[in-house]
Amino acid sequence: MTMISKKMQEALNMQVNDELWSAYLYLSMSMDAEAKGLRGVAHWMYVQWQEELGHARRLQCYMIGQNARVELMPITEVPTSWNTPLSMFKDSLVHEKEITKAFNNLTTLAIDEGDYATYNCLQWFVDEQVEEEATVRDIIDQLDMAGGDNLGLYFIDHQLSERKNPNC
Ligand code: OFO
Repeated sequence: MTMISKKMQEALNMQVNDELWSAYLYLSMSMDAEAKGLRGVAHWMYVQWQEELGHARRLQCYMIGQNARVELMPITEVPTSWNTPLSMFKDSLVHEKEITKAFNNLTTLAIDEGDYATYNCLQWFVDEQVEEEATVRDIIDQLDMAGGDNLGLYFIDHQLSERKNPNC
């Protein structure tokens, strides 16, 4: 028997699937950047793909630990092309804000249900969202500053190529 409510189980399960969708979105961004010769952007997005898989895994592990059932659902299609790196990162910020909202809603549910174990698990994600939004916002600011300048873009791309991969 699961230690969390059915409602919470369903909500967390939805979030697992949303994290997998996030992963797929970033992988698509990485592939598009590769196709356009933006190796640094492609690398950054590839690392983000792995981070998102890690988020999905973290939630799965929590659910399994609570004896809750994880059910994988179909991953719907993602966009495949962006006009500029700026539009790509702007889309990323819009998406991350949606994810932040989702974690806030999950946290509200945990509080309403007096489910403090899930509440504690969710706090890691709430903090992570603050960091993710701030990082993407910084990159958007830099790209904005560079405007259409190719040299500026070259430097930003190089900088993004230095993002550390947490898994290797
Ligand atoms: Fe991008 O933080 Fe998970 O979805």
